[in-house]
Amino acid sequence: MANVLCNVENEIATVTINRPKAMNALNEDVISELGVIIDDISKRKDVKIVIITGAGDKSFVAGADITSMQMMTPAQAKNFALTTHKVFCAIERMPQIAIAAVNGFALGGGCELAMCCDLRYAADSAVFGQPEVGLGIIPGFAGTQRLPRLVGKAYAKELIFTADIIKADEAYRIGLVNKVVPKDELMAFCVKRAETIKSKAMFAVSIAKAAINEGMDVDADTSYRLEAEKFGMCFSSPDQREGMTAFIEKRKPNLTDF
Ligand code: CO8
Repeated sequence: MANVLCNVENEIATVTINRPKAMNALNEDVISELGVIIDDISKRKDVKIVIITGAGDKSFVAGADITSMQMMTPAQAKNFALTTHKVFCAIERMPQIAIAAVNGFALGGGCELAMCCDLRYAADSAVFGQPEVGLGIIPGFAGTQRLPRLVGKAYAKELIFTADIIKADEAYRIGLVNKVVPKDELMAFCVKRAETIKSKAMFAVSIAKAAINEGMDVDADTSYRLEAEKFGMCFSSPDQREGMTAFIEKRKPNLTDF
């Protein structure tokens, strides 16, 4: 695939949005290729972590492609948004853990792509923003929904209403990113985090991801029931027996299940 690259090594898939001349802007081809890649990865047992990043050294993703949106009709714009929602939801819901390695501009659809990942690590040169209202539109790849869930309504409204572009340290301060690291250390840091996660029981990590995501969108009582159900599911995994037996036998667990 030309617009999105995928490289799997040591159970970690690195997915690179690859339109550096257009700052990795997302057009329909990129979204379609990304959808195919995520669909494939989500069925693979040999991939435990997915790191999403942008090609080149300036941009993660500078938004949806403005040139291709310029003449869209309302119906076409809605369709583009719906198609992209499907792909971003697939990232959010896949059993693997998704890490956004934000290596530069994360604007509009780029910030929205980072937000559908489970974890966001940013280069110190990265910037974030939802500049859509300056273009006469609103965030349409679920930014109006995921941003307030991540940083709270007040910061989300301020960012969206003003179209302010914020630096990585401010994104960290408001909880939009998990950590900021020097730019040339970003990928190594993401791989290190990936190694830590995949050394755990991935069946449990994956169930924890689903519990957090699904529980955030229902009432409290339903979320507690949902957790109990998923907690019970862990006891169907060999890793639960092995993890607990290893603790009791004072040895390292041999965790394999996914
Ligand atoms: N779309 C299309 N092309 C882009 C985009 C973009 N989002 N961003 C950059 N490019 C292109 C530029 O046009 C330029 O192309 P060319 O070389 O052919 O002139 C090339 O990338 C390099 O860009 P610049 O020369 O501008 O590079 P700078 O380093 O000077 O600036 C910036 C980089 C700051 C990233 C600047 O390019 C910029 O402001 N880009 C637009 C950022 C933006 O507004 N993003 C939000 C887009 S809207 C959106 O994401 C909505 C999501 C929801 C959609 C809902 C579906 C309908």
